[in-house]
Amino acid sequence: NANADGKRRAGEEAARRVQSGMTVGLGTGSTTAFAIAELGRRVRDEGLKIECCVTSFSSQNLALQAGIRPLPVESFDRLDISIDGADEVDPQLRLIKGGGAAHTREKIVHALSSEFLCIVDPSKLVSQLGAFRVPVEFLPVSLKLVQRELVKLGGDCALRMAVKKDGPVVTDNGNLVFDVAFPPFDADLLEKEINTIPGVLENGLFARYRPSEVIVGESELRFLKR
Ligand code: DER
Repeated sequence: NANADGKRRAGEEAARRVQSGMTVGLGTGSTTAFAIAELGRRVRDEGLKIECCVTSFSSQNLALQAGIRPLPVESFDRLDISIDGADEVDPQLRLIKGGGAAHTREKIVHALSSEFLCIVDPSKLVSQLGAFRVPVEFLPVSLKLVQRELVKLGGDCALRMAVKKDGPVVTDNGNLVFDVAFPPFDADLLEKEINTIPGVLENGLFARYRPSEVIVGESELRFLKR
Protein backbone atom coordinates (compact mmCIF):
# COMPACT_ATOMS: atom_id res chain seq x y z
CA ASN A 1 0.00 0.00 0.00
CA ALA A 2 1.05 3.64 -0.28
CA ASN A 3 2.37 3.85 3.26
CA ALA A 4 4.54 0.74 2.92
CA ASP A 5 5.85 2.02 -0.40
CA GLY A 6 6.62 5.38 1.18
CA LYS A 7 8.39 3.72 4.07
CA ARG A 8 10.50 1.63 1.69
CA ARG A 9 11.50 4.65 -0.43
CA ALA A 10 12.46 6.69 2.63
CA GLY A 11 14.33 3.77 4.19
CA GLU A 12 16.31 3.03 1.05
CA GLU A 13 17.23 6.70 0.58
CA ALA A 14 18.55 6.87 4.13
CA ALA A 15 20.62 3.73 3.55
CA ARG A 16 22.09 5.36 0.43
CA ARG A 17 23.40 8.25 2.57
CA VAL A 18 25.71 5.88 4.46
CA GLN A 19 29.33 5.80 3.30
CA SER A 20 32.08 3.27 4.00
CA GLY A 21 33.91 3.97 7.22
CA MET A 22 30.87 5.43 8.94
CA THR A 23 29.51 4.39 12.33
CA VAL A 24 25.73 3.98 12.10
CA GLY A 25 22.95 3.86 14.70
CA LEU A 26 19.90 1.83 13.66
CA GLY A 27 16.48 2.66 15.08
CA THR A 28 13.43 0.45 15.47
CA GLY A 29 10.23 -0.04 13.51
CA SER A 30 8.90 -1.02 10.12
CA THR A 31 10.37 1.97 8.26
CA THR A 32 13.86 1.42 9.65
CA ALA A 33 13.48 -2.24 8.66
CA PHE A 34 13.69 -1.12 5.02
CA ALA A 35 16.84 0.90 5.74
CA ILE A 36 18.46 -2.09 7.48
CA ALA A 37 17.62 -4.41 4.58
CA GLU A 38 19.10 -1.96 2.07
CA LEU A 39 22.22 -1.48 4.19
CA GLY A 40 22.62 -5.26 4.25
CA ARG A 41 22.32 -5.37 0.49
CA ARG A 42 24.95 -2.64 0.11
CA VAL A 43 27.30 -4.47 2.48
CA ARG A 44 26.88 -7.67 0.46
CA ASP A 45 26.76 -6.26 -3.07
CA GLU A 46 28.85 -3.09 -2.83
CA GLY A 47 31.31 -4.01 -0.10
CA LEU A 48 30.05 -1.16 2.12
CA LYS A 49 32.14 -1.12 5.30
CA ILE A 50 30.33 0.15 8.40
CA GLU A 51 30.19 -0.38 12.13
CA CYS A 52 26.71 -0.15 13.61
CA CYS A 53 24.65 -0.43 16.76
CA VAL A 54 20.95 -1.07 17.28
CA THR A 55 18.15 0.12 19.58
CA SER A 56 16.13 -3.04 20.27
CA PHE A 57 16.06 -6.83 20.08
CA SER A 58 13.90 -6.30 17.01
CA SER A 59 16.43 -4.23 15.08
CA GLN A 60 19.22 -6.52 16.27
CA ASN A 61 17.44 -9.48 14.68
CA LEU A 62 16.78 -7.52 11.48
CA ALA A 63 20.45 -6.47 11.29
CA LEU A 64 21.68 -10.05 11.78
CA GLN A 65 19.24 -11.29 9.13
CA ALA A 66 20.64 -8.63 6.77
CA GLY A 67 24.16 -9.91 7.42
CA ILE A 68 25.17 -6.96 9.63
CA ARG A 69 26.70 -7.74 13.04
CA PRO A 70 25.86 -4.87 15.43
CA LEU A 71 28.31 -3.77 18.14
CA PRO A 72 27.10 -2.78 21.63
CA VAL A 73 25.92 0.84 21.86
CA GLU A 74 28.30 1.35 24.79
CA SER A 75 31.29 0.67 22.50
CA PHE A 76 30.68 3.98 20.68
CA ASP A 77 31.50 7.39 22.13
CA ARG A 78 29.92 8.95 19.04
CA LEU A 79 28.16 7.97 15.78
CA ASP A 80 28.34 9.52 12.31
CA ILE A 81 24.71 8.90 11.38
CA SER A 82 21.59 7.41 12.90
CA ILE A 83 18.47 6.32 11.03
CA ASP A 84 15.04 5.92 12.62
CA GLY A 85 11.32 6.29 12.10
CA ALA A 86 8.76 8.33 14.00
CA ASP A 87 5.10 8.27 14.91
CA GLU A 88 4.53 12.00 14.41
CA VAL A 89 6.65 14.81 12.87
CA ASP A 90 5.69 18.47 13.33
CA PRO A 91 6.74 21.40 11.08
CA GLN A 92 9.74 22.14 13.36
CA LEU A 93 10.85 18.48 12.95
CA ARG A 94 9.99 17.70 16.57
CA LEU A 95 8.87 14.09 16.93
CA ILE A 96 6.77 11.73 18.91
CA LYS A 97 8.41 8.32 18.91
CA GLY A 98 8.02 5.16 20.94
CA GLY A 99 5.27 3.35 19.06
CA GLY A 100 7.60 0.37 19.27
CA ALA A 101 8.51 1.03 22.93
CA ALA A 102 12.17 1.44 21.92
CA HIS A 103 12.44 5.19 22.44
CA THR A 104 14.83 5.03 25.44
CA ARG A 105 17.68 3.40 23.51
CA GLU A 106 16.71 5.34 20.40
CA LYS A 107 17.16 8.71 22.10
CA ILE A 108 20.55 7.55 23.46
CA VAL A 109 21.69 6.59 19.95
CA HIS A 110 20.43 9.83 18.37
CA ALA A 111 22.11 11.88 21.10
CA LEU A 112 25.40 10.08 20.24
CA SER A 113 25.00 10.78 16.53
CA SER A 114 26.24 13.74 14.46
CA GLU A 115 23.37 13.30 12.02
CA PHE A 116 19.93 11.89 12.84
CA LEU A 117 18.01 10.98 9.66
CA CYS A 118 14.32 10.45 10.38
CA ILE A 119 12.42 8.40 7.79
CA VAL A 120 8.65 8.48 7.48
CA ASP A 121 5.73 7.99 5.14
CA PRO A 122 3.51 11.07 4.70
CA SER A 123 0.94 9.84 7.24
CA LYS A 124 3.35 10.79 10.05
CA LEU A 125 3.41 14.52 9.19
CA VAL A 126 1.21 16.57 11.57
CA SER A 127 0.68 20.28 12.16
CA GLN A 128 0.81 19.81 15.92
CA LEU A 129 2.12 16.90 18.05
CA GLY A 130 -0.21 15.05 20.36
CA ALA A 131 -2.83 13.05 18.50
CA PHE A 132 -0.44 10.12 19.09
CA ARG A 133 -0.10 9.57 22.83
CA VAL A 134 3.35 10.30 24.32
CA PRO A 135 5.05 7.02 25.40
CA VAL A 136 6.75 7.17 28.81
CA GLU A 137 9.02 4.30 29.93
CA PHE A 138 9.24 3.90 33.71
CA LEU A 139 10.47 1.49 36.37
CA PRO A 140 7.61 -0.79 37.43
CA VAL A 141 8.06 0.11 41.12
CA SER A 142 7.31 3.76 40.28
CA LEU A 143 3.98 3.06 38.56
CA LYS A 144 1.72 4.89 41.02
CA LEU A 145 4.07 7.85 41.49
CA VAL A 146 4.62 8.32 37.76
CA GLN A 147 0.89 8.07 37.08
CA ARG A 148 0.15 10.68 39.78
CA GLU A 149 2.80 13.08 38.48
CA LEU A 150 1.79 12.69 34.83
CA VAL A 151 -1.82 13.46 35.78
CA LYS A 152 -0.57 16.62 37.54
CA LEU A 153 1.02 17.59 34.19
CA GLY A 154 -2.39 17.25 32.57
CA GLY A 155 -1.79 13.74 31.27
CA ASP A 156 -4.28 10.93 30.81
CA CYS A 157 -2.28 7.69 31.29
CA ALA A 158 -2.97 4.34 29.64
CA LEU A 159 -0.69 1.43 30.65
CA ARG A 160 0.44 -0.22 27.39
CA MET A 161 -0.95 -3.75 27.44
CA ALA A 162 0.63 -6.67 25.57
CA VAL A 163 -1.29 -8.48 22.85
CA LYS A 164 0.06 -12.05 22.94
CA LYS A 165 0.93 -12.02 26.62
CA ASP A 166 -1.22 -11.39 29.67
CA GLY A 167 -0.51 -8.08 31.33
CA PRO A 168 1.47 -5.01 30.26
CA VAL A 169 4.15 -4.67 27.57
CA VAL A 170 7.61 -5.14 29.14
CA THR A 171 10.34 -3.19 27.27
CA ASP A 172 13.78 -4.53 26.25
CA ASN A 173 15.01 -2.80 29.40
CA GLY A 174 12.51 -4.65 31.61
CA ASN A 175 10.26 -1.65 32.24
CA LEU A 176 6.65 -0.60 31.57
CA VAL A 177 5.17 2.09 29.31
CA PHE A 178 2.38 4.61 29.82
CA ASP A 179 0.88 6.10 26.68
CA VAL A 180 -0.13 9.59 27.76
CA ALA A 181 -2.58 11.99 26.15
CA PHE A 182 -1.89 15.67 26.91
CA PRO A 183 -3.79 18.84 25.97
CA PRO A 184 -1.77 21.03 23.53
CA PHE A 185 1.77 21.39 24.91
CA ASP A 186 5.22 22.92 24.37
CA ALA A 187 7.23 19.86 23.33
CA ASP A 188 10.61 21.23 24.45
CA LEU A 189 9.32 21.93 27.97
CA LEU A 190 7.23 18.77 28.33
CA GLU A 191 10.10 16.53 27.17
CA LYS A 192 12.25 17.83 30.02
CA GLU A 193 9.43 17.96 32.57
CA ILE A 194 8.40 14.31 32.17
CA ASN A 195 11.98 13.09 32.70
CA THR A 196 12.20 14.79 36.10
CA ILE A 197 9.59 12.42 37.57
CA PRO A 198 11.35 9.84 39.79
CA GLY A 199 11.20 6.41 38.11
CA VAL A 200 10.82 7.70 34.55
CA LEU A 201 13.54 6.40 32.20
CA GLU A 202 12.62 8.33 29.04
CA ASN A 203 9.71 9.71 27.05
CA GLY A 204 8.94 9.68 23.34
CA LEU A 205 9.06 13.46 22.78
CA PHE A 206 12.08 14.25 20.58
CA ALA A 207 12.23 18.03 20.70
CA ARG A 208 15.72 18.50 22.17
CA TYR A 209 17.01 15.53 20.19
CA ARG A 210 15.24 16.23 16.96
CA PRO A 211 16.45 14.95 13.58
CA SER A 212 18.80 16.93 11.32
CA GLU A 213 16.62 15.90 8.38
CA VAL A 214 13.33 14.12 7.76
CA ILE A 215 13.06 12.03 4.58
CA VAL A 216 9.42 11.67 3.53
CA GLY A 217 8.71 8.73 1.24
CA GLU A 218 6.08 9.66 -1.34
CA SER A 219 5.91 9.28 -5.10
CA GLU A 220 9.02 11.49 -5.06
CA LEU A 221 11.08 11.78 -1.93
CA ARG A 222 10.70 14.99 0.06
CA PHE A 223 13.44 16.32 2.36
CA LEU A 224 12.60 18.47 5.39
CA LYS A 225 15.60 20.17 6.97
CA ARG A 226 15.92 22.21 10.17
O1 DER B 1 9.07 3.08 18.21
C1 DER B 1 9.60 3.93 17.48
O2 DER B 1 10.11 4.98 17.89
C2 DER B 1 9.53 3.70 16.00
O3 DER B 1 10.60 4.36 15.35
C3 DER B 1 8.21 4.26 15.52
O4 DER B 1 8.14 5.55 15.99
C4 DER B 1 8.05 4.26 14.01
O5 DER B 1 7.62 2.99 13.67
P1 DER B 1 7.19 2.63 12.17
O6 DER B 1 8.40 2.99 11.31
O7 DER B 1 6.93 1.16 12.21
O8 DER B 1 5.98 3.46 11.82
